[in-house]
Amino acid sequence: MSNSQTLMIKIHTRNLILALLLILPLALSPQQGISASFPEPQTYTFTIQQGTPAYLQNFAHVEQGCNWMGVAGQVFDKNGQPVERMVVRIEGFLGSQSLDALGMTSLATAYGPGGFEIEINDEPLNSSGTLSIALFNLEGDRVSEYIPFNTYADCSKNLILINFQESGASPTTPTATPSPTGSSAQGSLILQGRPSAPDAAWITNFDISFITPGDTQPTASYNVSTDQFGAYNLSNVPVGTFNIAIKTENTLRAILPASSIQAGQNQLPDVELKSGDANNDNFVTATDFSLLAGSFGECLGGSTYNARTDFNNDQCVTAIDFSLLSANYGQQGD
Ligand SMILES: [Ca+2]
Ligand SMILES: [Ca+2]
Repeated sequence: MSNSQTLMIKIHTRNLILALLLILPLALSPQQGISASFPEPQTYTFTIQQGTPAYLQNFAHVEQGCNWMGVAGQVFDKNGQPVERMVVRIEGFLGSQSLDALGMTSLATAYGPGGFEIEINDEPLNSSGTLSIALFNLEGDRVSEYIPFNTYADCSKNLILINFQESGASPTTPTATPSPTGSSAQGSLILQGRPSAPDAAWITNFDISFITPGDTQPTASYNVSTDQFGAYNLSNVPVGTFNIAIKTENTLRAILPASSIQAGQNQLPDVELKSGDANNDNFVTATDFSLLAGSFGECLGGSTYNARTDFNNDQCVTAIDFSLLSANYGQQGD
């Protein structure tokens, strides 16, 4: 970063004109001033997704290696769909420098179809709650709180993954209900049709529920994201014995039966999720095939592109997705 500037505005965008329209009102106003010309929302409609911030090694700019530090992620609506054209703002201090930087969702698809990225420094630095992140819509209304986060002078933690989630539970995205147990659970998903990890195609939003055997309602549910290796990490998981149900919005559900969760860290077995459930009903049927057919040959941005039929998450609906669906055709999830 340039030392001569105290106000840093970095925009990573292919759509400079649109971003410039946004910079002016945002950059000219101090934090409290942004919404001064708009009614202050009583409640914010977006929050940070459970499981984030997650600290990863920069994988999107491999050539820059440790000469980079940035914040990236996606914004999901209440149905778990990525939301395009939202503005993400990071404000505060990194070391002695003030920082004010913007990003926009869907312009950094290395992190998924609703991806954003904001580079905040050219090397990893420690900071403790002096930077905050918030989400805005295109009208300039702030739709989340300013949420403080930490950064670390660690080359293996120079990518700070932060996802936003729209409030309001739906049947497919249970609200996280963690209890402060201090226990954690780690594991990896095996996702079909992906290239060798690490790759952004492994970054996938999924639901994971801890269900006490005999109960119908989960003790705890989370909607979280895997990293570029397909790995996930849950904090404050309940202690006990649970059937652990795992599902993405376009795979069949898999259950780890009678899994014992102890106090402290728990390593869960790898779970393979079978692709092809485009309508998220836990069956792979002709309905899923017709959804795929309606989107076939389309890529992200195409008028009929349907991310739920992009089973291998390469942002195009191709013969690979068809072969994944056909291999699991007729199957039901756990
Ligand atoms: Ca289905
Ligand atoms: Ca695909």
